[in-house]
Amino acid sequence: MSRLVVVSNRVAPITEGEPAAGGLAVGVLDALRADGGVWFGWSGQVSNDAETLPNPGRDVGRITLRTIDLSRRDYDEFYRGFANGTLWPVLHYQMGLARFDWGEFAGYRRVNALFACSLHAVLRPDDLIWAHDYHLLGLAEALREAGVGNRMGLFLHTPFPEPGVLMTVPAHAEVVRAMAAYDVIGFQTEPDRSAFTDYIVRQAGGEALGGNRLRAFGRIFATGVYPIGVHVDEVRAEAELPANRRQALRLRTNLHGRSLILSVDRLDYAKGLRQRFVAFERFLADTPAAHGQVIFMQIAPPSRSDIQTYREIRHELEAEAGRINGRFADVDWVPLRYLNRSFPRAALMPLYAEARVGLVTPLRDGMNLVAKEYVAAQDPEDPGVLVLSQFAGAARELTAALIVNPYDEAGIAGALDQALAMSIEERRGRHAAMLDVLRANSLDAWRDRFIADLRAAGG
Ligand code: GDG
Repeated sequence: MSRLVVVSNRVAPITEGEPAAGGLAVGVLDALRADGGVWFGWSGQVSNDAETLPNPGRDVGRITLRTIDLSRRDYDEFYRGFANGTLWPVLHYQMGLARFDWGEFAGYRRVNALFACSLHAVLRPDDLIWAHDYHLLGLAEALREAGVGNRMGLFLHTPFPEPGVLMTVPAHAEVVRAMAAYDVIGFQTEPDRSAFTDYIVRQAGGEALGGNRLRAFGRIFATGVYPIGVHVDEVRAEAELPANRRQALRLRTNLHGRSLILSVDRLDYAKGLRQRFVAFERFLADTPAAHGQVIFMQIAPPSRSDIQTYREIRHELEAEAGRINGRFADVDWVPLRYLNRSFPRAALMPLYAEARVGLVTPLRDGMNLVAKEYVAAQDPEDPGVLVLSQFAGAARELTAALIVNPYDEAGIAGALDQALAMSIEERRGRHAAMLDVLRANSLDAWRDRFIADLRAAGG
C-alpha cells in the first residue's frame, strides 16, 4: 500500500506514548501510526541560513518527521503576510481586517515552492500526499511544476468564502488556479464546497462534471465534504480521569454552587470574543436574578501575537473584561474570568465537564472542535447545554444545540437565560442527539473517508 505523506505548515511536536493536542494532530497521527508515513512541515524555527533541503529526519515509532526552517523574509511574507494577514481574515469573512501586498503573495508562492522542492527530495513515486490548510494552497501546483505526478489532496480546515468575498483578494484567480492542481480538495461543510464550486463555474469558466468532480484550468479534480470530528469516548474518559481533575475540582469548590458558562478559544478575532463579552454584559443587564449566581470563564490562549490585528484584539478584550467586571462585580462576586493562557489538554476536558453552558460563538469557523469536545466531555446523566454560533461549521451537525447569531447580543443573552433554566430532560435529549452525530462523524471517519477518496483519485 502506498505510503502516506502528510504536509502541514507546522509539524506537531510529538513524543512516543504522549497524546497530541488539537484535531489535525490527533487525526493524522492516528493514520500515520497505523501504517507508518512521513509528516512534513515547517520546524517553527526562523533561521538566517535556511536551506532548501529538509533537516535530518526524526523517527517517532513508524512516523518520520521531516522539517524545514524558514528565513526571516519567508516568515514575514508567507506566514505573517499572505497566509495570516490576507487569507485568514478573508476566509473568515473579515475583509476589513485583511491587508494585501503583491510582494507578500510572491513570498507565499515562494515558500510553497520551497516546501515542494524540499519535499520532492524525500518523496517516493507512489506516496499519497495529504496537505493541510490555507498555508499550502499552492503546494500541489509547485510539485507538479517540479514534475511530481503523485496523488495529492488538500483538506481546508477553514471556511471557503462566497466568490464575492474571495475576490476582494486581488490574487484570487492565481490562488484558485493553484488549488486546482490537487486531485482531491476537501472541505468541512457543504456550503464551503458549494462556494468553491460556484467560483470554479462562474468565475473560472470551469464545469461541474457530476460525481463531485470539476473540470477547470485543463485538469479534472474531485471535491468532498469531510467534517472533522473528535474521539468521543476518549474525550469523556479524559474528562473523568481523577488525575486530570485537579483544576476542575479547585474550580468547583470555588464556584460555591454558582453556574459556570465556559468558552475556550485561541485568542483570534474570528472567534467572536469581543461580541461575546458584550453579549454577556447584556445578559447581566437583562437578568438581575443571575447576579451572584453565574460566572463566565473565558480561556483564551494567546495566538499569532506578532501580528498587529491579534495584539489589538488582546488589548480590546482586556479593556472589555475590566469594564464589564467594573460595572457588575460585587464584594463577593466577579462575573467574568478572563484567562489569557493555555491549559494542558488533559486539564481542559474536565473543565468542559464542569460547565453548565458551553458558549461557542465564532463569527466564522471552519468547524470548531471546542463545540464538539464540550459535548463529548459532558456527563450524559447531567449534561450541560451548548450555545453555538450559526456560522461555525459544527452548527451544520450539532443542530440540537441552542443556535445563535454571534452578532446578536440580545439573542445570545436570551440563549444563556434559556440554557441556564433548561430542564434535565431537555438537556439529556439534546445531548443524546448531538452525541449520536459526533459518533457518526468521528475523527476516524474524517480521516478514513478523505484517504479513501485520495487513494481512488486519478494520480
Ligand atoms: C482550525 C479551524 C477547525 C484550545 N485551548 C487550548 C487547547 N485548545 C484546543 C481545543 C481544540 C483546539 O485547540 C482548537 O480547535 P478549534 O477547532 O476550536 O479551532 P482552531 O484552532 O481555529 O482550528 C477550526 C480546526 O482547525 C480543525 O479542522 O475546527 O474551524 O479554525 O482541540 O481543545 N488545547 C490545549 N490548551 C489550551 O489552552 N492543550
